[in-house]
Parts: sequence; C-alpha cells; structure tokens
Amino acid sequence: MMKKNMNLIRRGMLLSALVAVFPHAWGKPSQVMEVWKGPSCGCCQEWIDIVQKAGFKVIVHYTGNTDVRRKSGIPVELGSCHTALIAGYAIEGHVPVREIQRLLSEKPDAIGLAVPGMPIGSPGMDGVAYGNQSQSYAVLLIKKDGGTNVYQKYI
Ligand SMILES: [Cu+2]
Repeated sequence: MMKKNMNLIRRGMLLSALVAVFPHAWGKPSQVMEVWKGPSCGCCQEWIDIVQKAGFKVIVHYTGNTDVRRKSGIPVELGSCHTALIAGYAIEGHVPVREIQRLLSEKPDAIGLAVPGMPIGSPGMDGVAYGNQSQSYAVLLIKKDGGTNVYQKYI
C-alpha cells in the first residue's frame, strides 16, 4: 500500500517535471500542418517559420502547390505561393496565424482560407526585407462552392 502510494507520487512528480520541460506539448496538443511549396520559395519559408513559432507542427513538401491547390478546390484566382492543409481545411498563401486559429475553433463549413497573391505586409512578406511597408489585404473564407466571404480585413 505504502509502496503503491510512493509510486503514484513519483509518477506525479515525473509528470510535473515533463510539463515544466514541455509546456507546449501538454498545454494544447500541437496540430500538424502540411505545407506544399516550391523548393526555392523564401517567403513561403518565412511564413512556415511564423506558423511553427505559433506552435503548429509543420511537415513541408517541396513539390510546389499547384496540385494540392487544385485538389483542395481552391479557385486558381485565389492562388498564392504555398498551400497548407490542417484539420481538413486548406490554407492558401500568407494567412495570419490569428485567422487559422479562429478557423480551427469556429470550424465553418468551408474549404479554408486564402490570402490571394502575396500582399506586402502579410506574415512572411513583412518587415525590414520589405522596407516595413504594408498594403491592405483581406483574408478570405473559401466556401464549398468556391465563392468567398471576407473573413478578416487588414488595412
Ligand atoms: Cu509568398
């Protein structure tokens, strides 16, 4: 009996130690995102770094994103430099983490999100490399029929 209690206590201590070392892993399970990009796309990599820092686990495919975009049902005019898949949604282009997290919590009936083109000032297209410039852009919710709603505007 005594020994069993000691084991439980030890196990508890081990768990607390693990939580202290890996708070991320314990707080919220990191979600796996797969990203398709061209091998030399630098702004894609900048975006991936941002998403990883936000806690997403990212698997990168360096095969370009044309195929996965088409298979996801994203209209080509909404296209950008990289396409990601997460939790059954497609994320096209330089979509901010904030809207990805909102999508994952609201779970709308939709294909996913897109920031068409590569607007200056969007995550991965921002900072000193772009003279700290930014242009206004919108994050679009892509509906199942390919139509869009403005999900978030950035001015
Ligand atoms: Cu880009």
